Formats: sequence, C-alpha cells, structure tokens
Amino acid sequence: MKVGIVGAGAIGLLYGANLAEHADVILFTRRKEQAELLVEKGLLIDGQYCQVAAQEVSGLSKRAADLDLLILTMKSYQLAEFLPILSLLPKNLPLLFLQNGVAHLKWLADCPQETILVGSSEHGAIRENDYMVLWRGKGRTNFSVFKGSLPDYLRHFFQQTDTNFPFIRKATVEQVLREKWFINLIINPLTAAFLCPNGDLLTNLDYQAETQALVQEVTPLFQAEASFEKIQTICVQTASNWSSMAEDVRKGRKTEIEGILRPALEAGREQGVLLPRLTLLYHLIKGKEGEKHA
Ligand code: KPL
Repeated sequence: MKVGIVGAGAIGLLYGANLAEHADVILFTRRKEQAELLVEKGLLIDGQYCQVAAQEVSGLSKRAADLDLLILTMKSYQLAEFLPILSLLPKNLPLLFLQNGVAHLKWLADCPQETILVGSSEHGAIRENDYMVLWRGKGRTNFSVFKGSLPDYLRHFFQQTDTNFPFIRKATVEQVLREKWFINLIINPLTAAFLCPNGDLLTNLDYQAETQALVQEVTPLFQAEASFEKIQTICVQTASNWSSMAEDVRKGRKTEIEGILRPALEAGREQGVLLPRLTLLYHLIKGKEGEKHA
C-alpha cells in the first residue's frame, strides 16, 4: 500500500508518521528544503523516528500512478490553487480531503477522480519544525464517501490502523463536516483570540463562560449537533494543543477564518440568527491577519 500526502504541516506530518507503520508513505511538500530534510533526518513524532519518502509537490503527477491513496491536508484556502493539478492525476486514484470548515466542499464535485472521501481530524498536533511533529491529543478521523464507493483495500487499510489511529466511517459527508465545523467554530476563534491552548477554554473560568455563551449563540444554526459536552471532550483530549487558528495567529500566518467563520455568519444572516460574539471574533482575527497579509 502506497499513500501520498500533500501538505506537510502539523496534520500532514501527523498522518505521515502514523500511516508509515502500515504503508509506504510519501509526503509532497511545497518547499524543496522541507522534502530534503524529511529524507535526510526522517520524520520524528514525539521524538520517535519514522521513515517516509518526501519530494516537492511539483513531482506529484509523475508519482501518482504508483499511489493507492492520496490524502490532501493543506488548508482550505490553499486547496483552490491546487485543484488544476488534481485534474492531471489518474482518475482511479482515491482522494481523501481533510480540511477544516465547509468552504472546500463546493470544489470537490469538479474533481475528475472516481472515489472521493471527505474527512475531518479530531487530533491535536503541532509542527515543531520541518520534520518534527508533536501529537498533542489523540482523536479520530471521521470520514464519509463524497463520490464513488470505498474500495475493499482501503476499508481493510483503515481497519488496520484502527487501534492507535482510528478512521471512522460516517453515513454522510454533512455529518462529518458539520460536527467538525461546530468544534472548529467554537474552539479555534476563541483560542486564537485568547491566545491559549485548547484546555484553557475549560480550566480558565472566564474563558469557559465565553465558550458556553458562544455555544449557545450558534445553537440555532446547528440544532442538536451543538453541544458544550462535545467541546469539553475535544478540549480535554487536546488540552495542551494550540488550535490551528491560535497557532496561525501566533506565527503571523493566514488563518482559516474565511472557511470556518464566514459560512456561519452567512448562514446566520440567511436564517435571521444574530451572532454578535462570532461577528466580533471574525473581525478580531481578520484584523490581526490584515496587519500581516494586507
Ligand atoms: O481541529 C482542530 C484544530 O486545531 O484545527 C482541533 C480539533 C480543535 C484541535 O486543536
């Protein structure tokens, strides 16, 4: 089994390290230096060595015919630029998309591949540097079939990884994405605004009150899918992890605010749901981003 992973940020490195136990993994990186480092030093997860292959993403189309699965882990705003490359890849290569938010769904129907899976990751991970990742919270990868059907060899592969790194199949893509969207909608902007790790949303009582209030505010959009308990579970599982948005703000990078918060604000406008807390968080984070990415 050969698995290609596009994107070598925290999630790409985490999946690379965990899947390397069960498959030959090749990481496709944006920068040549990162691929060289991964080949030279190996991939280290919590200090443990894993052997992976790596090369620049420009070489993907040449290697794609050898792959049994391609996992796309880049941020949703980076995915748009990548879509033309997907149209050059074999139609029988199954793709698994692992983006936060829901904004990327509209692009997937145009991908020519016959099998498209959409997933969401509950893991907490931090990229220490180009070849080192810290696993800061074990979760599951929920996925569903967006197009085609799940080949038997992939079903078997996901069963193999199950004890340490479970993949859970859900009935619908909506279920997979909405549940994760709700989690990211609460945890990511709050931790990015308070600049704190996920666990602080429970242990700091002022932050906890704000977290509960935000859950209540967005409940009309998510109905039964919205629950403070769900947020508690993820915050406990990933307590020492900095959410991807908090990490992006900390490092002065572009965030996924447009893929996560904007669709919720739009839904609020359409459904007549007032979202003052979320609106403030949107502008707060967008404003910080604007200082660096104007
Ligand atoms: O998905 C995440 C993220 O940081 O984007 C969680 C699950 C909240 C882990 O930090």
